Parts: sequence; structure tokens; C-alpha cells
Amino acid sequence: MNDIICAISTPIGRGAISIVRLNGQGCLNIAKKVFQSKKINDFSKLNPRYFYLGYFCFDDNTKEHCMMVYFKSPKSYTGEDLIEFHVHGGTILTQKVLNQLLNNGARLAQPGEFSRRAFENGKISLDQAESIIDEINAESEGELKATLSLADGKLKNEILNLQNYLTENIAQIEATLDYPEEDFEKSAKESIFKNIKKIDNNINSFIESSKNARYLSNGINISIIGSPNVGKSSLLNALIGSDRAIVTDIEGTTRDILNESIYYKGIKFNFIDTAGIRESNDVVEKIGIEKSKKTLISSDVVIFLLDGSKNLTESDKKLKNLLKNNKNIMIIVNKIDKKRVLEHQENEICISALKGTNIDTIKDKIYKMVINEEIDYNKTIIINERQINILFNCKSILSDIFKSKDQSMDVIAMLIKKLWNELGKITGQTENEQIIDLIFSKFCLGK
Ligand SMILES: Nc1nc2c(ncn2[C@@H]2O[C@H](COP(=O)(O)OP(=O)(O)OP(=O)(O)O)[C@@H](O)[C@H]2O)c(=O)[nH]1
Ligand SMILES: [Mg+2]
Repeated sequence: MNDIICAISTPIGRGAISIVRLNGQGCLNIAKKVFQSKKINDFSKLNPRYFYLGYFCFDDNTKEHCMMVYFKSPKSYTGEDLIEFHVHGGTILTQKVLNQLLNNGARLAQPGEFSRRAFENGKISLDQAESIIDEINAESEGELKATLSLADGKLKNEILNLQNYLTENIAQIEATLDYPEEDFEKSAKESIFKNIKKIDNNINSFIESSKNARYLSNGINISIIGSPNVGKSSLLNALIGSDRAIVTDIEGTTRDILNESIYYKGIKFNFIDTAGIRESNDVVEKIGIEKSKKTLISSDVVIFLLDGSKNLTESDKKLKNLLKNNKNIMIIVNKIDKKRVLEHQENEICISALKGTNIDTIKDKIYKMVINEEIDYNKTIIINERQINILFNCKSILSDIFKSKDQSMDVIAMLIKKLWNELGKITGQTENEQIIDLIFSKFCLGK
């Protein structure tokens, strides 16, 4: 039987409430020693999920007014008996409550140990555990939305359905092995490959949904590149709606990279203002220019900014040439509040960073360029890298299955079993112990 563990489940520091968790069969025996309430005569008859107001009692005879709630196995987060003490927030007090539980026989939980027990007791699958971590760490509204639906077990259920489907196929193959007449085998093979095609379609749509994963988690990196004085820093300020970058009419004002982020339709847009690119003898400016060129490589979108009130300069022409093979490039003509001198540019967007004209058009265009279509959060969106890798492994097994059409039923059955196993890694059914350990070690203490 698992031992009794405890941990502070809320962030350490000053706050209105702190929650200390105590978990494991027999934890009521510890609670009995430290908690008193007028409402409780007999701890074995506690009302589950009921907030008891009472006192947490310390060995030095001091008491803390607090609440206790009891979750009876199996209806708890971990599937085991679980008690939460809701005490006044504060580092010393919360630590004192924890120490009292430790002194009465509980052990300090490892990070993620509550969730690990939930997994071992079948309360959550591995993908659900991962979506809980991703949910806690979510950095954008979009990432949060994607993880919330998975935490409910949507992916787990879809994977289990696919596995059941495969199990039926394996059963069908085994039946043909018992009746090796050729006709029977041929028709069985046909129906099996039809089913495998359906599974392939499902995996494809999972992979398709994960295409936006990187952008949901890390955001879109957008660098603003151009010759000196075209208005790059002014554009950054207009995009983020704040005077973050220094703007002057002196060429070479920006000498270092400047990063600022905003959220647009739930996605994080990371804008990078760069030093104007030109031939320069100034040592500091030269370093800045080299950095500007490097940011090009790590950008998802490059805004190439031009000054509409001037003709193309030599440095504009060189830059245009440098950028011509870049795929996500936006040509933006700035300063349209002034008389237009610049010749028309292909696919240009005209703006005035100074007056704030057409700034939202840029944001919309970036979203469409990268995300392609509006994200449908009702679909299963897989954003977890481990799960995405497994899907690619499944694709490669599927391609082996398709190639095995002329092989014996034994070989086909072996490959289908391999696919079943690979899918099981997503839910944790067939994942190896080391990876499971690694996943739970990413949890915070008390979760
Ligand atoms: N009329 C007008 N002036 C602008 C506009 N955008 C920027 N400017 C002016 O152009 C000058 C240069 O602007 P910055 O934003 O510093 O240009 P930059 O590209 O960051 O320049 P460097 O950092 O030196 O490479 C400033 O005087 C701005 O006020 C615009 O849309 N219209
Ligand atoms: Mg600048």
C-alpha cells in the first residue's frame, strides 16, 4: 500500500489562503490527531466533500482556525483518501502545518506525486497529466484553450477508440489463421486495410491539428527589418500600443535588438525591433546590424519596412535581395501620411506608424500567414511534443502496414499490434517507466 504523503499545494508566500494536502489510505488517522471541529465526533463518519470549520492543533498547544475537507477514495484527485487543510496564507504558518503532519507520520511528497498516484490509480491518463502540466504552464489564451479540452480526457477517449478498432482487426486476423482458406483471407485483408485507412485518416487529422502547436506554445516571432530611419521602432511602438522603443530622426538610433509581445486572437506575437541595416563603420552599430541579420533566421515572419516618402536606397535594394528567398515576408510601406515617392511594391501594405494607420491590418495578415485558418478549439488539438512524436511514429508504422499488403497475415497482425502499442504510449498504457517518471517530475510540488 502507498504511504501517506503531504505537501503545500499553493504557492509559498503571503496570501489569503494556503492549502496543505494529505493523501493516502489511513490519512484520516493523522487528521484525527491534528484537527478538531465541533461538527466531528467520529472521524470514521466524516462527510466527504464537506468543509469542516475547526482548529488545526500544534504540539506547542497553539491552534489555527482553518477548514478541512475530506475526499473519500476513490472520489478524489488521486483516487486515494485525500484531505485538504485550508489555512491562512503565510510562509511560516503553512510550513508549521506541514511540519505537524510530517511529525505525525506523513512523508513529504515528491513533485507531481499526487498526480502520479492519480495516474497509477487510473484516475487520469498520461496525456491528461501532460495537459494538466501544459495548462499550468500555458503562456497564451490559445494554449490554455487547447489544453483545457484535453485535460477532460477527450484525447484519451479518441485513442482508446482507435485501439479498440485495432483490436477488432487483430481478432479478425486471428480468425483467418484458424480458417486458412484463401478466399476468406482475401476478403478479410480487404476489410482490414479499409479499417487501417480510416485509422490513418484519424492520425493525419491529429497531426494536422498539431501544426499550430508551436505557435500556441511559443508564439509567433516577427522581426521588423529595414534601412535606418524607415520607422521600424515607430512601428514596434504602434503595434504594441506603447512608447517602448526610442524614436528619433537620427539614422542608427536602434543599435540592439528589442523584444516586445502582445496577444492577438489568443496567440502571442513576439515583435523584434532591429538596428537599421546599412554599411557602417561604427563598431556598436555594426554589431547591431549583425544581430539584425541573425534574427532573420529565427523569425516566423519578417516585416520588411520601407519609407514611402523616398525612393529605394542602395541599402533597401541590398536588403530586398537578401530577403527574396524568405517565405513569410511582408512588405510594408510606411509614412503614407507624407507624399508618396516610392514606386509600387508587390503585395505591399501601406501604413503610417506615426498616425497609427492600418496597424491592425498587419496583425491580421500575420495571423493568416502563419495560422492559415481560425483555430477550432472544439477539435482535439495536440500541442504536446511527446504526443506529436508518437503520432509520427504511428505514421511510419502505418506506412509499413500499407507496404505489407502482400505479406502473410502473421506479419500484418504483428505490425497492427505494434501500432496498438505505439498509440498506447499517448495514454501511458504502454509507455516506459523512465518517461513516465520524467513527465511527473515536471509537476510542481503539491500537485
Ligand atoms: N511622417 C511620418 N514619420 C514617421 C513615420 N514613422 C516614423 N516616422 C519618423 O521617422 C523617423 C525615424 O523613425 P524611427 O522609428 O526611429 O526609425 P527606425 O527605422 O527605427 O530607425 P533606426 O533605429 O535608426 O534604424 C522619426 O523621426 C519618426 O518620427 C510615419 O509613419 N510618418
Ligand atoms: Mg529604431
